[in-house]
Amino acid sequence: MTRLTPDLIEGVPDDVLDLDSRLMMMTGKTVKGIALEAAGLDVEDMDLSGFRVAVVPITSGLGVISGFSASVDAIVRRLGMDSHVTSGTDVAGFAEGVAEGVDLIMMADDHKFIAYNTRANKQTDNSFGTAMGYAVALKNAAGGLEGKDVLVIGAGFVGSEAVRILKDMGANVSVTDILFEKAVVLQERYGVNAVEDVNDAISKHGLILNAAPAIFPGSLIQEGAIISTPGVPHYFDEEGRAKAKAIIHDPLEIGAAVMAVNSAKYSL
Ligand code: 2YC
Repeated sequence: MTRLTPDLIEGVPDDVLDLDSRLMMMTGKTVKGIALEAAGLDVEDMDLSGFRVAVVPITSGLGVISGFSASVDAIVRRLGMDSHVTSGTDVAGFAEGVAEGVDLIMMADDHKFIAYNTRANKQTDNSFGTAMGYAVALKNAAGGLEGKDVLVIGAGFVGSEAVRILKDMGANVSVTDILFEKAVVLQERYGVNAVEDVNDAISKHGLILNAAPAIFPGSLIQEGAIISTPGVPHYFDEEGRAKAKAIIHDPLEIGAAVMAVNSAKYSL
């Protein structure tokens, strides 16, 4: 799992409309709209102000990421939920949230980022949130995926979930990974198409979900391609940006919003 850095997320808390306006242009939906669809809630909007959320900073492993808790808190507030960062960290922070009687507790260590629903005793993690959110964004940007060829780059936590989700959406999924055998595992599990030559695959697909820390040259990108790309680090050269019809990316928002809404759904 790629660890975020403070510079990658520094703009998240203050981003009032930029991401939503970009997403609206590319997908016709805001972050919240994508999160509602990703959580399987067939509504245009929903009042989530009844949900109280505690975001708990976690100091284990490589420690807290400056701005991470504040960013998650801001993202959840933009969904309309009543969120705050606990004053305590780790167990103390978790205990604070429980004592306050919050509905959701959100926290991340170096291995997992979860939204825990205290009412339903259920959780949603960031791998699902990111995979589902970026698949829904791609589907909206592409006007549906039924029967369409989609390439997933990366067979890690997010890429594997994305393969399953895109297959369920009716797409003809191809998957590639720098470790080809990881793509073969998904081919066998989900009946998708493992491809070894990533450059060839990119040049042959107009719909791509890039779930890898992969940076690829614009020369490979099809004119009019739609690229849904949660992968970090994120970079597309001038040619890639000119040729693609849409490049959907954010460092944290869509994944965190989907996991919060999907977890909240358990106690709707
Ligand atoms: O500040 C904190 O509480 C840290 N313990 C947070 C560590 C998050 C590590 N994970 C990541 O940087 C990214 C997240 C977007 C989820 C997956 N990888």
